[in-house]
Amino acid sequence: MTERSAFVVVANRLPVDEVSTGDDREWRRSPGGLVTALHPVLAAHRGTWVGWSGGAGPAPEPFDLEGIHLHPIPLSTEELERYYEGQSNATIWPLYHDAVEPPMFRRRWRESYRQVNARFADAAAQVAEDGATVWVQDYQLQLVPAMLRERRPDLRIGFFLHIPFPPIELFMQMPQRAEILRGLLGADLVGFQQRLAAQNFVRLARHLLGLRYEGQTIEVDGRRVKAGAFPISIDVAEMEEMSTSPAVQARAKQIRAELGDPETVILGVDRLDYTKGIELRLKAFRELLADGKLTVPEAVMVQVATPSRERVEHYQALRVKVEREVGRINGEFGRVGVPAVHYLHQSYSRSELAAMYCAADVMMVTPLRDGMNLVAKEYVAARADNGGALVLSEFAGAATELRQAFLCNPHDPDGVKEALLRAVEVSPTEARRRIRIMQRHLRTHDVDHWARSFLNELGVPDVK
Ligand code: ADQ
Repeated sequence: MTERSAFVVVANRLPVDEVSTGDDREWRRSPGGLVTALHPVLAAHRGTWVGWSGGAGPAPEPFDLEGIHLHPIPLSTEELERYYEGQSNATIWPLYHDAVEPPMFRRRWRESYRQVNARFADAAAQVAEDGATVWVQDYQLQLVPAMLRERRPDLRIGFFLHIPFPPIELFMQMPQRAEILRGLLGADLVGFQQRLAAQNFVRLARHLLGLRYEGQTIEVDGRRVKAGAFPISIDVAEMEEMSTSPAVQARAKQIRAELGDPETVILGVDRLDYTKGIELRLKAFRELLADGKLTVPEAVMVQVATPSRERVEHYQALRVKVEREVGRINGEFGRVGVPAVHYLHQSYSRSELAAMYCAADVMMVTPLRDGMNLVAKEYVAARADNGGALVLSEFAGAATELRQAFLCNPHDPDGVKEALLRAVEVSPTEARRRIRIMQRHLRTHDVDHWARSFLNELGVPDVK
């Protein structure tokens, strides 16, 4: 018999990674803010997490890990191609990010998205006890709230979108537009990273379905659906603790030494994604070197570009472009044994990332569009020494909160260069002032605060 829960999280991925130990399947909780934030709520409510466990083919049986009940959903190779790489990552992802790459529309992808969303809704309906709360996460599952409401009208349903929600004129390109909107409207509360996104959503409901709204509340079939902004954050205490540990501090020193103890280390850490503005950042660095405003080896750049969605066309093309630009900069400005850009197409442990943050004088976060951007928040939290400077795109959700960063418009190359140069040249006193204000904000706005605000608004009782 299936175990039933009072609190259910539904997300594309389960918060676990498989560790291979010969023939046995073993699981480890994956690092990440979302699971850390939701863990206490899940544990207190005998919670269940519904999601894909990675890999194609049959899913493992439901199992428990560290106090959470995990309910794996299977995805076939074809579904991975159509629902995940296709509709989620080649249609919705680019469309919701200002169409910085042209979205691709395919009937087969939409059909698969529908089928997989129905599978997630079935599973959630099965594991939720009477009157339970279900919290659905992100753009891969936008049809789930309505599908779930149809199956289980007794549930309290929340939805949170981690990426931007586009303005009406962009959303209207979507062939499946009314279906997606109705899908989201199945929730009682629809959360976004930004107020502007919530506004786009309520206006769209009126424009596309003729629904009435007052403030942020939409009336649908006699129900009230609330929209709101809940900017996500990180586990600030964990990052502070990790970055001040002797091991991470020693590693940060070692990284600087390995880089040749330059005066200025400029760092970028992103998934290799075309929304992140990696190319424009490299170009700004190259032009400052060409202008003689920066010189190697006094200034070096480290760009970590985490492998991501490697089977999607746009991502393959991006990798070629980024690697060509790195090669060009090193060809023109490097010397034997002294590259200008250290490019790392790899994943790292949390502590190695923290050491990189501590080692960097300037952190560049320059997305063309980003729901939030947690790297910016991690960097600020990691700088317990009050050193370092953050260059931040105005088009990252984080820019609404981190106002003391060196803000720039990523579409304006001169603006990016200017912000980078100001960050390189800022006095230690001014840098300290800026970082401290941002740290103070983050301490009261961590990921726990995010989860609590959302669940309180949804009306979940006894969330601490
Ligand atoms: P992402 O687009 O994945 O998230 P981001 O918010 O920056 O982007 O989070 C990336 C995370 O991955 C960070 O925690 C970072 O430390 C980690 N990471 C990056 N490179 C790594 C590497 N090489 N090794 C190990 N870890 C690495 C989406 C939205 C964002 C939104 C988040 C959360 O696109 O806008 O902030 O969800 O809602």
